[in-house]
Amino acid sequence: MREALSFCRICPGYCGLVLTIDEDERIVDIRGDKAHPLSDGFACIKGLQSAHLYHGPQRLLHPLKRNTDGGHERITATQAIDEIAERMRTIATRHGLDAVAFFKGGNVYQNTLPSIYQRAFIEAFGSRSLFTNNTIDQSAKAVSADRLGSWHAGRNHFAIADVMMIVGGNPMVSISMFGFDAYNPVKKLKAFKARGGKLIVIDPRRSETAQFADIFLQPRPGEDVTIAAAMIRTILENGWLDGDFCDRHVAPLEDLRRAVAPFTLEYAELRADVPADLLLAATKMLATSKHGFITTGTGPSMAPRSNLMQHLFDSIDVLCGHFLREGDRVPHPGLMKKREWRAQVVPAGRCWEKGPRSRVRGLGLLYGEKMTGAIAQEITTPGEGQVKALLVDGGNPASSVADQRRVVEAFKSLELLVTVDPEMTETAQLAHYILPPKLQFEHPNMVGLLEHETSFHQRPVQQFVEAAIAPPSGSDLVDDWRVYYALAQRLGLQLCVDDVPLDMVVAPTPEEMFSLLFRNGNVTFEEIRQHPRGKIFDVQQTVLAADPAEKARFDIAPTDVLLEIEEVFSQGGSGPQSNKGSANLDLLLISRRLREVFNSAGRTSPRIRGHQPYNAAYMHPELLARYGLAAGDRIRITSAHGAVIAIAQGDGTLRDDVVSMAHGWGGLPDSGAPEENGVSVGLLISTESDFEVINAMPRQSAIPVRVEHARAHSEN
Ligand SMILES: Nc1nc2c(c(=O)[nH]1)N[C@H]1C(S)=C(S)[C@@H](COP(=O)(O)OP(=O)(O)OC[C@H]3O[C@@H](n4cnc5c(=O)[nH]c(N)nc54)[C@H](O)[C@@H]3O)O[C@H]1N2
Ligand SMILES: Nc1nc2c(c(=O)[nH]1)N[C@H]1C(S)=C(S)[C@@H](COP(=O)(O)OP(=O)(O)OC[C@H]3O[C@@H](n4cnc5c(=O)[nH]c(N)nc54)[C@H](O)[C@@H]3O)O[C@H]1N2
Ligand code: SF4
Ligand SMILES: [Mo]
Repeated sequence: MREALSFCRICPGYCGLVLTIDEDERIVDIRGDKAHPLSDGFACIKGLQSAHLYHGPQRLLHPLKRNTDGGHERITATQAIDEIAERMRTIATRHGLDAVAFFKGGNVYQNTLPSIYQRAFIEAFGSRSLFTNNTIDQSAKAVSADRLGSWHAGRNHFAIADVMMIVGGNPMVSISMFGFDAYNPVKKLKAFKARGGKLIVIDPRRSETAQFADIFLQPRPGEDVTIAAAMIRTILENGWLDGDFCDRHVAPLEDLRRAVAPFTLEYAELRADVPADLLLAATKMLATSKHGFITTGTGPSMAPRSNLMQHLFDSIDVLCGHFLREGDRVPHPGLMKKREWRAQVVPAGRCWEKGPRSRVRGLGLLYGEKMTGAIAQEITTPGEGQVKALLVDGGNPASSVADQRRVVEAFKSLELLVTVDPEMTETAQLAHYILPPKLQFEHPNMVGLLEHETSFHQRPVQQFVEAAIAPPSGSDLVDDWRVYYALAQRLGLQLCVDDVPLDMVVAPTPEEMFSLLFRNGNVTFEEIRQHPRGKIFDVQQTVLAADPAEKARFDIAPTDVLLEIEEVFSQGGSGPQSNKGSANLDLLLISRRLREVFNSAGRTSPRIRGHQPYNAAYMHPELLARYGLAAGDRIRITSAHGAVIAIAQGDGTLRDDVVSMAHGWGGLPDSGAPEENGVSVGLLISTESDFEVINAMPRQSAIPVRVEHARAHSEN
């Protein structure tokens, strides 16, 4: 038996762990590392129960290739890479480079090297078809940043905040919230409250996070635009804005003032079902704070009008000047790259209007990415750029992308589908090739390379760990980064990282790659390496004065935003119908996360399943009673797009007009009972009739549905 230090990379919590490993290189115990300076012992069930991912029977230990009768057979990694490269070459020659597409899933962010190599490969290969989970997540943030503009030095953040407003996020469970600290979040939130910090939460569910709230608003889902507009109106009316900041950095406010004029607190009360006096109190608390800020989560980012929602909440931060100012300390100056932070606006660029346009709805690129919400259409719509090959890494789009039937049909029509995944996921079942990778404890790694505002930490932290265990003996696994390197070798491509051409004969070791990445940074890789438990590095940087030549202002009221605010009001109504598809869809299905699994990952562990056997349809007990339902009953959930059979479960923290369900379950369509497989929420969501215009974001929350009892044996 031996012990090894590592850290968990399932989510951005990066909890320090101590692994106990037996003589056969099997993990027999995992515990939180109490001596870890950042997570100090905290770890959740996903990390503590992750030994199963390594040693469970579900783990794929050899690459697989689909045969003619639809089954999969074992091949070697070398042969798989040879064949994939050849097929990519043929498809690109026949249909153009954009016909070869890439999907970067959530797992890649926590695994630093594959994202570096994937980017280098796509650049060298020359395809413009990169899809990521971002455009089915919170890409409203990217749209807002490039339509409103952003602040070069970044927003206020948790470490300095006196007031924090969380809109539709639950960091106590998700551990992932921009502006909040992902290391040991419960302890962090308690410390925040102990030092007098005030928390406002807006969520249709009294979530684990909302239980800490000083002011909790529990609105009708999908009405965040109404709430934000009413808050803006209230701030302007009461003069709670930062006048100096607005004079200097914000375009004229008159159009915005006019647009939000109809959104009185009383109107918001009626429409969003939040008490006017509470909304007023929340607005005052936030707007009159010293260092307040707003952070939005996935809930409102998935509900309809998510781009407008983000624009308006960001606008509140703008009006109140919730940004770091000249002389303020930069929380996470970045260790990998040296750069400056200035007290100035980064002007809106509207990147989606400038680059190439897709033949699918004229969609542009969002910071270089194509829209995952339209990936099925990008595969099935003939013409320039039609996707024929897809290489998926660390994602499970056949489960995670809305409109699952359409996505699955589209994937079946691909000439080449490859996935790098340790398990036989929904996507893997459809794939021509499956390349199982070494898992996190089996390779050296660092904390995700996001820094500064996009980081989930407000301090310059970094940790490097060696591989803690060897891969299973007899396995033929790939290093996920090496997939791109090996493909590049076969295709004769020169990969470059940070403008440095890589040796294409002998691959750099991970350590050499990290040295390269940090070569111009605030610390070197060698320094990081000296602290096996990770370290908060002493890198001090303050925000500099604005560049005198930079005159940009926040574009707070662009025409498309103004028109949409008008549309929201006129479409309006004042009751629940404003958000509904039709009168008989009288409930709203909302998104959520489950503590025990990470999206679709973790479902295959028997221990996890003991805690979370399937993704239940949570409803308030009174709502269950009104429908004559009991916990455990099978229910039929019908939306304008589809229907599923799910299992009802009581949850008193919910409003009594919603159904709350997590995604990532249910297998492929029509593949089993909800008690065994859970349910795919994506079957209820259209990607053709209800989506955001700029980023094709489907309506993944606040989905109008009807619920009925389903007799256990008559329906399946
Ligand atoms: N345990 C666990 N952790 C995870 C994940 C996981 O699956 N499991 N997934 C990871 C991923 S990919 C992400 S992106 C992050 C997401 O992290 P979060 O954004 O914190 O995700 P959730 O915990 O689902 O919180 C979303 C909240 O929004 C609320 N909500 C739903 N609809 C609406 C609405 O219309 N308006 C408002 N105001 N609220 C609404 C829900 O009730 C829920 O409480 O979590 C990450 N961490
Ligand atoms: N209806 C609805 N749909 C949603 C959401 C919602 O709330 N509601 N949430 C959306 C959000 S926020 C997101 S981020 C997406 C998630 O979308 P995806 O990123 O497509 O889905 P995941 O289930 O996170 O896929 C992660 C995959 O990585 C694999 N994996 C685990 N370890 C490794 C490894 O070391 N290497 C590699 N290569 N793979 C590994 C896992 O087995 C799993 O298959 O789903 C979105 N879809
Ligand atoms: S999944 Fe759990 S153990 Fe792993 S990093 Fe996140 S919070 Fe920590
Ligand atoms: Mo996500």
